[in-house]
Amino acid sequence: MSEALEAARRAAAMRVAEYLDAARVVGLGTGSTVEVFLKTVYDKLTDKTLVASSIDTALAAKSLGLSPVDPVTVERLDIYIDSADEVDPLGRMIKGGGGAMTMEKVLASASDLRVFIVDELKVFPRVPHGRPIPVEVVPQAVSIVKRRLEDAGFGCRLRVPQGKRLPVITDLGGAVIDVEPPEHMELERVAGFLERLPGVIGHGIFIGYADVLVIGRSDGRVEVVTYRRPREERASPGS
Ligand code: DER
Repeated sequence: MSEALEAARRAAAMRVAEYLDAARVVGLGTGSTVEVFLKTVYDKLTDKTLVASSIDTALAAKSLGLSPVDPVTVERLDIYIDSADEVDPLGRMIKGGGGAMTMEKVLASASDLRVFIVDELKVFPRVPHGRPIPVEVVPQAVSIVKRRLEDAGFGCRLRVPQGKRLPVITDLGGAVIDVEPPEHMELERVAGFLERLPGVIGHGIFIGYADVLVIGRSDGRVEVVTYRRPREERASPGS
């Protein structure tokens, strides 16, 4: 990661610190941006209940002296912080480069406020933009699911560690197929198709999950785009 990019992520993470004051239970996504966030706002996290979306994030938090709880002990969250691989101006995101998209979506869906931190290189006029969409699949079903996707016009690549045949296995025990949808298929239709396919555990299309998008720019500016207001503001009269 270039120094300017790292600085952009840090500046964006600092801005997100404002949202933490009222939060007690904080969900954490997965990836290098979340790690920057953890380091940058560490002081604000020490008295929170932290819930990690992956073993990777739990270990990153632990290495800083934080102790995330097991997600199974949590029913709802005040805030969820994550990043994305690609995002468009409508806040639609492609996630799952790190293979943790299923738990990320679960935690995001149970949070009152979802804040996503991205650097400007992740913002595109529309998504997907060149990257495949990760689909988590029951390992025993990979051949059947891959065939059904290919029959429907999807390009498919099973995610495999270099030089191996055994697929990458996620924290949840799934394999990942990175897919390229048929060219003119709307993203909502792609998501619906994947959700109806037996054997699919989850996928990396996130539509309607970003309440706030914080964009760090390499010139030092931070742009905040709000898609949905925090619960207290939504609930107050006249809002
Ligand atoms: O895999 C994921 O969903 C990650 O959150 C990804 O979207 C962001 O990873 P990065 O911060 O390492 O770019």
